[in-house]
Amino acid sequence: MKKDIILPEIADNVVTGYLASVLVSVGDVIEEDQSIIEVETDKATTDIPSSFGGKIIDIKVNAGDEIRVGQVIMVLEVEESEEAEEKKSPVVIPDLPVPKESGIRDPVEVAPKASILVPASPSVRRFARELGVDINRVKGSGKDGRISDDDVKAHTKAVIQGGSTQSNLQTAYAEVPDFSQWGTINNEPMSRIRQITAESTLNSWQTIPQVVQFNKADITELEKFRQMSKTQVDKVGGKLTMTAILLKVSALALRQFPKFNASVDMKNKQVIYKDFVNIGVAVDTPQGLLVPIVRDADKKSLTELSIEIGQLAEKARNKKLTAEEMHGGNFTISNLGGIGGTAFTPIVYPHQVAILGVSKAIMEQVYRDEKFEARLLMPLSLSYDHRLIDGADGARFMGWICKVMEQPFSLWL
Ligand code: CAO
Repeated sequence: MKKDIILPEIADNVVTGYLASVLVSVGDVIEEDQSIIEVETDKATTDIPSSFGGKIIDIKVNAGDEIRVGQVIMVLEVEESEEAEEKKSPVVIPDLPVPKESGIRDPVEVAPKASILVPASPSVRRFARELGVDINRVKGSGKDGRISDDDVKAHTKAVIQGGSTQSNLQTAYAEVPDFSQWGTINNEPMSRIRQITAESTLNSWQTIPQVVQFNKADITELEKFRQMSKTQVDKVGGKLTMTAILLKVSALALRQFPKFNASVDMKNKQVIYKDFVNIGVAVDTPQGLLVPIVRDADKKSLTELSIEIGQLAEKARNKKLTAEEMHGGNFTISNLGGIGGTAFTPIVYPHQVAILGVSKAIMEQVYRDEKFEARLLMPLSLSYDHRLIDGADGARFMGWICKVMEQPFSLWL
């Protein structure tokens, strides 16, 4: 059966937006919540998820169009089971007033308002998910308890407040001075990505007691191996970089040290161990920091990982990542080595317990076998959550990683 996807509420009091890009094509089979278009408003850029799954049979909008809340943007062929599922969990329809213009349908006419789900638009739900906030716990301040981005932020603030000192909070959300008294200023709203990064790093900084362990891995032999094997990986469309190698080594380390692959659940006083190894890779993009997730990294070969990271980084830079591709990481790698710097202290992501920071490898004098030798050393910094991981665990984990980097052929064993 055919079903229309209408543009849901984008943000509070925003009725129109500019269609930045269409993320899917006719013929694609998409899942519920998969991002389908990216919309820019004067407030932010955000991608819009589909409210149900199915096969796309028509796309009614083009990049560059001005589009309106309630407008039909795509038509999907939906299977019977999808419809049944939808009846069980009706889509929450925004209640913004929609001007009655040609081609635009009032969404309330499309489906009845849900009574069992908390009232929030898909973009607000996504925002909450990205911050790791359970939307069911957020108190909506809108009509009929409707939840907005600001409600999610207020909830996040309150959660942070519970676990931090009042002075921290006052500093984080304090009024800023009027800088125009000292010169010309230009106020720009934060992009969606900036807001998420700001809230999530603040959340992490105030709730996770972090320790950083530093090491230097001797990658002299590993770099020879990389140079030798590069062409082989190039031939199948990948790029054998240090990030791919670090991903492989970290995935093996997470299997060896399951605590680093776990999450802390303070509410229920438990540690959640995971039997899957999903690793986020920080990617620097013109829009800001994005962290796509490589799933089941422990089960993939170095070549497969080289191809996948290249593809994910490319998608990140071209704003093509789906929400799905950015969720569910257990551990993160942040490699600034291609850019520079001698060391840095990365921040652990919420719901993870460790992140590996990588700086630029350089030649250094090392005393070995009773003489100084020039060796290639890669600075590593492991930030970890001391609630779960003790200093000795951190030192062992890093020691293991460095040993494998120093003896690359042990990867085969
Ligand atoms: N030391 C020395 N050389 C390194 C290195 C390191 N730590 N890391 C990468 N290099 C090398 C690569 O091997 C590659 O060398 P060749 O051209 O000889 O093959 C070169 O530097 C360029 O690498 P790259 O950047 O193209 O690829 P990459 O896999 O190393 O990195 C990615 C990919 C996505 C991690 C990177 O592009 C990126 O975005 N880094 C920034 C991450 C970031 O912003 N972190 C901060 C997050 S917290 O604020």
